[in-house]
Amino acid sequence: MNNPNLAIQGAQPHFASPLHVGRPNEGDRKQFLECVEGMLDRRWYTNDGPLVKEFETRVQEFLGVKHCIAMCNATIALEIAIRALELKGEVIVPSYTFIATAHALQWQEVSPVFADMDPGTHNIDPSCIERLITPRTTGIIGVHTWGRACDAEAICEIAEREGLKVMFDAAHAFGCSQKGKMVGEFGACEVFSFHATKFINCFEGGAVVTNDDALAEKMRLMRNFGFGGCDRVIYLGTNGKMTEVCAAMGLTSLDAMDEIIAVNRRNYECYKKGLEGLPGVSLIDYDPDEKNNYHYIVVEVDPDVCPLNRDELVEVLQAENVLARKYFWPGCHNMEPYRSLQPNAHLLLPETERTSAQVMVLPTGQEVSEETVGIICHIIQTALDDASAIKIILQR
Ligand code: T4K
Repeated sequence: MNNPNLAIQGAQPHFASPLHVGRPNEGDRKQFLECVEGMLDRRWYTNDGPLVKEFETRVQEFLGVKHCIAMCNATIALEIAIRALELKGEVIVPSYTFIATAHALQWQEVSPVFADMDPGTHNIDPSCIERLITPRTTGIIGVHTWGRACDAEAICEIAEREGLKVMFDAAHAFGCSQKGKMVGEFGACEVFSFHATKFINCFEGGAVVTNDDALAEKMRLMRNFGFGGCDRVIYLGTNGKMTEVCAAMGLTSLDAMDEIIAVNRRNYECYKKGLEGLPGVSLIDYDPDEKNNYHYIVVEVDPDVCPLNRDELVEVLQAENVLARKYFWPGCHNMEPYRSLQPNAHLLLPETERTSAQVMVLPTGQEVSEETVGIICHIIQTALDDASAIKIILQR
């Protein structure tokens, strides 16, 4: 081949080192290290330390909620919230989510019942929920995928009518709003993730927020083995505590929030411009009238229109060291143990099956410059222009 343009055709990759999706953002490193110095001086490293308390207060104030219970990660936070709400039997969740949403239920022997997604929003389709309700159903967990809030109003209405409890997995949605209301205020409680790859980053971390005093009290006990005072265990609990060093990172991250949003938004606009007009390639929208963290660059590749399908484009990008991801393919229902436990679940999940095969997530965040976004868009454009030759290479 003469003068190959792309690595998949034998050219040098456009990027010498890997560009990850989920590269952590960093706040002021000096401020973080000072915070850690203070922690070391105090010799108070975990168990409801001053930095965790400050982090919780900052989250409460920012969201306008009564309680924030910081935890070691969002998966444990989900498990604790599920247990505190006494969800049992079956709980309806979207299949199109990170596996932790489903596992947090199954881990406690509650069966996740998978609802289909709305392809327009990538969130649970409320019209699919009702037909999944059985006498064993006790609740619904909505997920605010990519930070775009799911239809909390419709979900809560169904739950009220059917006598079910509702909570939300808001792992992606810190700093986002719906109809002007901050995510964090919906349902009985909401769970955020502060994992290293998330918008607000505590290395590992999570939190449940709620306006319910009794629920908050219960979750605080559960987070710390059920201790109600020194040598006094008054409840069943686990170890869900956030450490001080994680809270220090979280505080630094909260301080850098506006800066991170600005970078994410700039990259989002840049991708939008760079991908505009490419056949069958569309970037998901963030509603400009809402608060958004613009943390995910999510692209749908329509195989009926685009000359390359999602999997082919991902291969092209990965050869260039752009490690695009296929989140959340193939849907929780196609992963174990659900695939074996519920082999017919796919019959009710046509949109999840279709859309999850079309989505790819591209790198963004502080480590990604406008120039880098331009090059990634150029790679995609070049691949589409040369699609027939690339298809032959990929079929070999
Ligand atoms: N609910 C939802 C809807 C979620 O999306 C998640 C987590 C949860 C609940 C549970 O939250 P946590 O219990 O984690 O708090 C990642 C994250 O591990 C996971 O937190 C996240 N969702 C999910 C969407 O993505 P992986 O397996 O793709 O992540 P990982 O660790 O391989 O990181 C992705 C890439 O990021 C790496 O290839 C490289 C880069 N990276 C990652 C880390 C950790 C770095 O450059 N530096 C790092 O320190 O799941």
